[in-house]
Amino acid sequence: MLGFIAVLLACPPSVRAEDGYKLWLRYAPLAPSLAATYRAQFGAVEAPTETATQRAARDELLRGLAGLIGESPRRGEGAPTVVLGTPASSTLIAAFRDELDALGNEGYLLKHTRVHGRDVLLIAAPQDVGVLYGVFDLLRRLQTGQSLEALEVREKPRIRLRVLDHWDNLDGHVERGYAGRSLWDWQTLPEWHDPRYTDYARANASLGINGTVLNNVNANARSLAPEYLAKAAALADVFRPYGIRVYLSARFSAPIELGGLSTADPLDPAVQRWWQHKVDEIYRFIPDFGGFLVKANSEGQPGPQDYGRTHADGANLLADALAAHGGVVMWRAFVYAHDVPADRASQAYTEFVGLDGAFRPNVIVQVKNGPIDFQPREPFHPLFGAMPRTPLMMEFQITKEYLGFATHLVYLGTLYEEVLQSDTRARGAGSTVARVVDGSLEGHAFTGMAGVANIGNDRTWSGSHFDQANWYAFGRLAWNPDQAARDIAADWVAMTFSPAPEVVRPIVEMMMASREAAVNYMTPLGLHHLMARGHHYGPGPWVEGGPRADWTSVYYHRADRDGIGFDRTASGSNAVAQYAPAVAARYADITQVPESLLLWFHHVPWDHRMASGRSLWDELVARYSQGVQQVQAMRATWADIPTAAPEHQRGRAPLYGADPAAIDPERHAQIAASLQIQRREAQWWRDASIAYFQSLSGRPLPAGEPTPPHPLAWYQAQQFPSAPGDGR
Ligand code: BDP
Repeated sequence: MLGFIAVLLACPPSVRAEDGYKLWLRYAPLAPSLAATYRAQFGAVEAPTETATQRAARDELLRGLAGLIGESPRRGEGAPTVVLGTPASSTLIAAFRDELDALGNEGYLLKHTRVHGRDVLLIAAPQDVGVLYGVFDLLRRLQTGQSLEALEVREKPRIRLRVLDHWDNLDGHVERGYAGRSLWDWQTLPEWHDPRYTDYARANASLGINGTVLNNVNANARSLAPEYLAKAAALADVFRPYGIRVYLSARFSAPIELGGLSTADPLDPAVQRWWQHKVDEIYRFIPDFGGFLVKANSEGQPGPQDYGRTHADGANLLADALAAHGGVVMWRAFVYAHDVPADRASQAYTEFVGLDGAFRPNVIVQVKNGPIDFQPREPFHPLFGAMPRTPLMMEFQITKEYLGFATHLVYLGTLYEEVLQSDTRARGAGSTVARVVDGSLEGHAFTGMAGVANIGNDRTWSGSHFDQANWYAFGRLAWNPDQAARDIAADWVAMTFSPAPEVVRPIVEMMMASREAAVNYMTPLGLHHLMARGHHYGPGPWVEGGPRADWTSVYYHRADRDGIGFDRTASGSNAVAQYAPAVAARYADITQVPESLLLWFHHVPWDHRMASGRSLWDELVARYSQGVQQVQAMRATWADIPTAAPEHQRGRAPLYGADPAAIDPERHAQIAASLQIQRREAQWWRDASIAYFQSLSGRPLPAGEPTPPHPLAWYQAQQFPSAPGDGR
């Protein structure tokens, strides 16, 4: 005990205050009693250091142990030896080869056992990268205060491609980014390897994320030019030891823009040759290049349909060029065309469903979680379950384009979970989206999950402390899509703030309720796409006109004197028919559809009776107010979380770990300020939305509901030309 305290006091004062940079890998000192328990369980560390991955694994373990439990002088006395390695690197581990074989290329085994009379703690895997993942898993157990007694853990990822999509432009602007500028400093690459690239890789590896698409889906062809390939190769070199492959978004018209061809027609032999040469060149720069992500024929991007070809023709063109190198194509199904009059929610399905089975084996179709566009709530995308012969990967948005940007505390774990656990009924009950995405429903081995990154060069990485949780939750669910959002949140809080139950419990409750709060104050009861035009900052339910109807709010809510909502049943667009019959029947029936999706599928009179007994109008107003109250409750919860005394009051470096129930004042204050912003903006959303919808419904506010403080015209006049993250 004394030794432990001495170690703590000897720690050099931290050069920086807690600013969130360390993410969930803070490795802050654990409470003394817990640290003492763990110290008795860690003896000497035996680890190979031949490869960069092996060194990364060993270094991470030592760094984690030093931070969490301190450099114990007792280490090695009677405690189990920690043995890291693969059958190739360790004869001791080679004896476990049979057990390891079942774990695939990325799995690992953690096991406390006896070998030849020695007490050992194994971090073993078929490949080096599995050992690294195993180290992170073990450290997570320490960070969250779990028992290591009788430890025996076998893990392997359920999904093959676990990828972050960066919507980063070459000029450093991040489309829909709220965390500063791009992390990639193209100007100083390839020579300068910012240490931050390594920390990015560590954070991803700690979750099992194994791929990164460096550039925006609205791609610039120049990303494929040799000078940028050299820069991407430098990043790939940094990421490789952490099991992360680099991918690039490919602009379909690159043969014209870079190659000087007159066409990008996928069936033109010159175009095919151009792509083959380009791909061969990429592999000379990046021998383990992952492949391409493509947005084609959507929102003005070029694509195969420009030449009368199909999405399959386009995807297969690139797939053929990549196949010999082992590369893949992630072809996006986020496709809709302005000249198609059909309900936008139905267009991707219509476009793709007939192409089922027409794609090469190294193509995976990347489908957004819902049929419109990353809204606070959408039903699951009808393509999940509708293309049994085609691998489909999930695309979630981690950056909160439609959820209040980085300042709103909205934990997306619950959104992801809701989608993944939705039952497509494609093969009867239990055909969850998770089972489509992990390939088990249709027997696909090629599987994937992508998250549109919320990462930039802000010190917090994600633009706010709580947005780190969304990166974290995405990564954990990409590893295992059936994990519970609540458990993931609990791990994140323990690792990011403190494992003390008095900290974990209230913060997890707050996170779990936070997404529903945002749905309530923005788009309750199945409403969607009501954000301001273009930048999507703040309410804009009145948005109409402009270049295309399906970029307006009125297109989606269809409110008038009589009612509100988009009729997607047979009497309307009939988009509901794209779901399996059991799902379609439920959604199409106004008495069965969940109220959370009511106005997504139905146009409903204002005096429709809701489950609460209220009229729809009264319920809508109540939901808006409830959202504001929920944010107010979050503020109260946060205010009750104790903070540690600031550094200057103690006259020495803060030892937050010594007082595990307290949060450092730096992050506490910043989060309190974010919640204040969120409270103000939730109120704005409520007031503006109610003012607008009341102008249509003509109904009085229910008793006790305050009148919006400004007339509708005031809300409509607000302009935010400098809102961050716009698309361009
Ligand atoms: C929309 C974004 C836009 C993206 C598009 C996409 O507003 O910036 O380019 O999604 O996913 O939600 O392609």
